[in-house]
Amino acid sequence: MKVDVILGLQWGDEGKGKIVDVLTPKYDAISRFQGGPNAGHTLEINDFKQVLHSIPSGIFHENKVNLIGNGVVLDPLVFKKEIESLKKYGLDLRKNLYISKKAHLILPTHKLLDAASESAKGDTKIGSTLKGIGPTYKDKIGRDGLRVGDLGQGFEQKYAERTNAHKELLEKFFQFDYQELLTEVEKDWFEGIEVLKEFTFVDSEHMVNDLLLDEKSVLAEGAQGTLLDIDFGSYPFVTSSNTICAGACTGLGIAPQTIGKVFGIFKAYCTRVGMGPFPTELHDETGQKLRDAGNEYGSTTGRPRRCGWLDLVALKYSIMINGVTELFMMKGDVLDDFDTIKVCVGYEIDGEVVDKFPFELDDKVKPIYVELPGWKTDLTKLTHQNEFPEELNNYINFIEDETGLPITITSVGPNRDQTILTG
Ligand code: 2SA
Ligand code: MG
Repeated sequence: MKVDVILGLQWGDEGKGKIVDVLTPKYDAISRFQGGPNAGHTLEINDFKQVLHSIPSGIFHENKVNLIGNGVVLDPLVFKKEIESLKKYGLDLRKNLYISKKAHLILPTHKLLDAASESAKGDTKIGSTLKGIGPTYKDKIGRDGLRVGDLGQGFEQKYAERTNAHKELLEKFFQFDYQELLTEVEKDWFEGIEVLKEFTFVDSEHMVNDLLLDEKSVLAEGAQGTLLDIDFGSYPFVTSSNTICAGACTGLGIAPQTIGKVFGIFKAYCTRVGMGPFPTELHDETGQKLRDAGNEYGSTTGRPRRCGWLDLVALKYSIMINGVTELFMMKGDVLDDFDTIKVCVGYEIDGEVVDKFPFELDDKVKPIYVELPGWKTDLTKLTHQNEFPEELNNYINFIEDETGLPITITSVGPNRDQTILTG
């Protein structure tokens, strides 16, 4: 069997949580492979809405293995809160949620370092989620991290060593007054550790490969999006992990040839939260209209998301980097009320037309648009592609022609049943 991968092709928030939940019945196991509590995967099922940060979006289906892979960074405090928020559904996650021993721990001081670093950067800040992601991955790469598998004897000593090093940095480098903040969160953090210990820690690379040998199907759930990838995103305004398909290999311990389908998920328009370039961003009332219609606010931080038109230069780049095999288009309904819809098909840079995603996306990059007719129809009630207005089919065909890939799912609302097969 193969591992299918689902990835965001833009700057995150494409709707991965919803789609993973919809696809889960087809799979035996769902796994997260990178990122951490910076992710906010929103699921809306009937009359409830749940945001997941660390836990895979398959947990609402019984008898599925849910795995947090080695590439993930885990904050015990957030994890504890997440487990508590799921209690109301009567789910016993201790039976089907597994955590890699190699996943790195976000320490309270990592979060303080995130805040200190952002505040020291001033105007050039990344706009991070302040969840400690950057500092934790920094320690991982710097070979100083603490892992879930370290939560045994001698952990307190290791924790003290790491934390002392961080405190020194906070004091001497950032002149950051940390003591009060740290005392506040440390107690909760250690309580989180106790909750974490109630779960099964596994050698996830063996677990995933054994599942495949047993003919079990695995879905790998990406977080954030390709344009936030540490290597290929709009650096330095990126997150600190590989959000791309290759990240599933390193973040789960699977070989490239075990990858099966690569589902690329994108919004019918584009959003970004945090700082950094965004060529098709709309600073006008059209941008606000998209934000209102799409309820575009960060599901982890509540920050308003920046909104703009679909960018096919960026989308094609993401498709190339990930080897996407099929596309899912989300939030089509958000465009219901536009007379015309613009799509960026190229960039003009210093008077030259460019159709390849450039090294730097600076102010010189001017999007070239084509304008397509809007459908002016409420899509949220539709249940089948044969009810689609002609203009929506045109929009879909246009993107399919440009990218050379089929759009096999079109989403017209947040609920499971607003997911229309268009393949
Ligand atoms: P970080 O915290 O170090 O990963 O931040 C670095 C950049 O990555 C962006 N980032 C995100 N962008 C979109 N969605 C994310 N998840 C949340 C959500 C975000 C939220 O689902 O809405 O609630 O604000 C996410 N996580 C990280 C971040 O904005 C920085 O630009
Ligand atoms: Mg999100």
